[in-house]
Amino acid sequence: MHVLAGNPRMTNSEDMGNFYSAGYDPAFYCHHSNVDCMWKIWKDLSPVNKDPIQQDWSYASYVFYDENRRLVRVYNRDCIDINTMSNAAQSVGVVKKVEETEFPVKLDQTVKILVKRPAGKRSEGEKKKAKDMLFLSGIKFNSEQSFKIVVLVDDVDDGIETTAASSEFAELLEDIEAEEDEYALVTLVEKAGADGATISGIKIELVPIG
Ligand SMILES: [Cu+2]
Repeated sequence: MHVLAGNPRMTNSEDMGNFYSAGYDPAFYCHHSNVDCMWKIWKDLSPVNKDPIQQDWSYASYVFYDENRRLVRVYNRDCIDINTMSNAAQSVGVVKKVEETEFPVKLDQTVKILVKRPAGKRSEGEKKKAKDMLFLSGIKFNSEQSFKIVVLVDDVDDGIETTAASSEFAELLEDIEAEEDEYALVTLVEKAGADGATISGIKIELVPIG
């Protein structure tokens, strides 16, 4: 973004293309507000997505002039505190664990829920005997119109890169290498007829293959 927005005809690609001058371009503030916003969205997606905590990173610092021309020191840790970053405070929704979720849940907008998985890594033999199945219970919808939702399951450790949709949940989890994850991130996306539709429960259980 900095290289793109910097001016190649300037000696040092000012304004955006150089560290000392990037802040002179108003685009800098739009761009970095968006970076902060994406960071918050990424953290809200999964509890495994966290701010870095290493001391050498947290206490690395930079000096800038503030609006009163005073030299101020800013630490990396200041830049991840959402309370000091009002431009990133826009609410983007929080992903809750299933045990923290209040049911019934409305389906008229995209719902993300972390669902606990019953078992970790299992041998090939064990997998042949039982597989993970995703259960949605107490689905209520208007029977006078067609109703359709899409179910997406994410590998929590890998974030949202590996999204796939399938009704064969066990195969799906294998495909995305999510087998050892404690939680699966389940996303329900309304496609049609979900006005007023709700579910009263969601769970993953090991089901014996008969
Ligand atoms: Cu930048």
